[in-house]
Parts: sequence; structure tokens; C-alpha cells
Amino acid sequence: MFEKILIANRGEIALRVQRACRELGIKTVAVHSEADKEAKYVKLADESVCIGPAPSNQSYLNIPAVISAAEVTDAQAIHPGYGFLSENADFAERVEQSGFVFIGPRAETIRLMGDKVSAKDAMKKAGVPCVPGSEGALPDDSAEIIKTAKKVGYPVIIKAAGGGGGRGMRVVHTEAALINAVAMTKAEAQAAFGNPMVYMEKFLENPRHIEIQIMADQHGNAVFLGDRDCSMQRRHQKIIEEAPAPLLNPKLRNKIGERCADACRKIKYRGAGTFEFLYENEEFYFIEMNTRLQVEHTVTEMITGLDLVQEQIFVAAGEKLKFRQKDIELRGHAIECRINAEDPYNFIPSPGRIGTFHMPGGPGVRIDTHVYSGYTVPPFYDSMIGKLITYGATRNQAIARMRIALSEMLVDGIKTNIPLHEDLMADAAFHLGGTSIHYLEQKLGIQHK
Ligand code: MV4
Repeated sequence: MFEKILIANRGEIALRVQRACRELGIKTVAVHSEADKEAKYVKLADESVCIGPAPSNQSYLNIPAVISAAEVTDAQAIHPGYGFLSENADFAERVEQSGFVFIGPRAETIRLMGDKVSAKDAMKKAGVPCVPGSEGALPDDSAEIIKTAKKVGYPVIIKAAGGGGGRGMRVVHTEAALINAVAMTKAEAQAAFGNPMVYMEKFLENPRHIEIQIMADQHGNAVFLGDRDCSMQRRHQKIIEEAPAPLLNPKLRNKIGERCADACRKIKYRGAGTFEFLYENEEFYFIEMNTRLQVEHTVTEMITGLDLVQEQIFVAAGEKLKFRQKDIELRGHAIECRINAEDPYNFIPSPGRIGTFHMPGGPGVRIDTHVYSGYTVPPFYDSMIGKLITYGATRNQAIARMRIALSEMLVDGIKTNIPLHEDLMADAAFHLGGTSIHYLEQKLGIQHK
């Protein structure tokens, strides 16, 4: 097992990874920007290294600075957290070339999944059901593109191979608009990602976003750890996630989960990963794979009883998974509310100094946060200041506990989205479960383009 791990991230996830390491008796190195040097999680680490000024591109995204920090502290492995360098194949490659273990998949896998055309192709070949669409990237030939769209059926969506997470997509309703839309998406893709490749899919009008968590070791074992519903989102920012997905037929869950685990074995996947699906009319359609630990891994932890960060570390160290699929039992229900420092209704970020900070508690309440009374939320990074997670024997109990926890929580001095969460926990459609990816924007009265 590793003796020392460097955590190449900040905020709540840096603290989350640190806690997993501490429990395993592994020493931790925190890296931080100048803006984070006073943060408590930096002081809690065994060692810390300042890797640059506040802007992320000069600190948390600075590959040589992160690798140098691992060298000077003699860390053996690097945990990238989520965001920042976590899905950067070049980073993973340079970490391993420098003699450290990257706690995540092989660089080659990250690269394969980073290109959404190659990811889809690989998953289709591995037996994962995908959204119908073009065979690979669209050709230059307009007649061919028109033919493909006819076959797929309008509306279609044009997506950039280099995009993902909602960046670089365009919906097309008619043949008259098709060729121009493809040209525009290609030009934008070239400018944003340096890759003009685009592909076409049938546009699903009212799907849910359901994802499958998997974990795989380096000995050919892979299991799925249930699913999460992440449909409650605005502008591709998830705000509530839950596990398991409401109203999902258990047979269907197991079937899609098995497909994902099987695909992991086929591509020799290593570590934690997530298959993202659109779910409509009882069908799953693969869209993307995330090769990192996700923000919402917590709800999976609550219903499986596993510590996913520790499992990532075991697998990275070369250990075999200690459980088989039959050992995985999904128990109860968990909900996560992302607490953001922002206006609850116009979503404008609200950084600044927190006055009184009071955390809720009680049975089935978990809080993952790095903030405290007197902490200043810096303006340079994501506005998420923590995650409030509740667990219950049933979904109703998880909701009831969330409502109590939200009512107890106090964050003075800055705006947070807690009032929005309180609204949603009282929302009739949310109570029924199974709302689509458009529900929140519709409720907020935002026009959908
Ligand atoms: C789609 C889609 C409908 N049909 N693909 C947006 C994020 C990226 N991961 C994929 N996205 C979508 N792909 C087809 N064929 C609708 C979306 C989409 C979406 C997906 C998941 C969560 C939120 C979303 C919000 C708007 C659009």
C-alpha cells in the first residue's frame, strides 16, 4: 500500500480524499494555490505545497507544478479528485512517466473516453446500448449528412467529439437547417476544442439523466454499484442527485449494470468510472463515460456502504476487488443537495466571508464540506461549498431528513442555494420522482432553446 498520496485538488473533495487516506494510515500532501493557503483542509494535511497563484490555470491545472510537488514530498501516488486535471490524459501519462501512480484509469482509457466519437464506438462494440445516430464522425459530404439525418429521423442533435458535459451541441429540427448547423457546430468545436469532428444522434426530447457507477481492478474484475438519477440540473450543472434512480425497474437496472461492468472488463478499465445514459420510455441510451470520481459518488456510498475513494486507492495499488457482484446490495435511498455560494434564483456567484456556519446533523445526515465559520469563499473557483447528503430506508424518509437538515443549516454572510433546495424538497413532481432533465429549467421559467 502507498505510504503517501498527493491530492491534486482543492475544496471539499481534497478533504474527502484526505479523510479516506487518513483512515488507511496513508500520509497526505495537499497542493494549493495562493488563494487557498489558509484553508483548514490544507493545514489538516500532513504536508502542503503551494503550487501557484489563485487562477487555476497557474495552479491546480499546472501539470509541472503538481508533479514537482509530488517529487519534493516523495509521494507515491496522485489522486486528482474531480474537475481540474482529473480527466486530462496527458496529465495521467506524465504522472506515470514520472514514476508515480495515477489514481484513475490508464491514460489511454481517458483519451479514448475524452473523444466522444471513439467512446461511443468502443461502448457500442462492447454491447452498451447507445443513442441511434451517425456511424462515427460525420463526413464532409452534405448529401451523406442529409441521408444520415433522414435515417435517424428529426429532430437530431449535432455534438462535438471533443465536447461533452453539454458543450458543443446543437439541435436540428429540419433538413433545411441541417447543413448550416453542422458547419456552425464544427467551427465552434474547432475553436473550443481544437477538433472539428462532430457526430449526429437522434435528439431525445424529454429524457432523464441516469448514470451507472462502476469499479474495476487491474485483474479483470469489474462490478456495477447501482445507479444515480442526476436529472435535476440547470445549464448542465447538477444540483440534486439521488440513488437509486426513482421508479426504475430492478430487472432493467441489473441488465444495464451488467452491460457496463462487462464493457469495463472488455476495455480493461481500471478504477472508478461512470456510464452516463439518457433514459426515456424504459430504455437506456449511452452518451458519455466519465473516467473520474464524481461529485455525487456520495449517494452511491450511502446505499452500498462502500468508501469509493478507498476502493480507488486499493485498485490503484494493484489490489483485487474484495467483493463480487453478488456481494453488492443496494439498501435504502440517498439524496445529495449541492450547496452553492450563489443567488438561489439568478445563480449569480456569491463568494465572500462566511459568518456563522451551522451544520445540521442527526440520523442519516452526511455533510461533505471544507468550509466553516469565518471561512472566505474565494471568487476564483467553482461555487460549490459543500454537499448535504441524507440517507433513509425509503426515498420519503431521505426527503424528510433532507427537509429537516436544510431547515437546520445556517450559512451567514453569503448567499446560498439552500432556499432553492427547500423549494425542491417540497415540490410535488419531485416527490413523485422521475422528473426529466428539463424539469428544473421549466419550473424556474427559463426558456429552452
Ligand atoms: C442529448 C440530449 C438529447 N438527445 N443527446 C447534454 C450534456 C451531455 N452530456 C449530453 N447532453 C444531452 N445529450 C441526445 N441524443 C440532451 C442532452 C441534455 C442533457 C443531458 C443530461 C443532463 C442534462 C441535459 C440538459 C440538456 C440537454
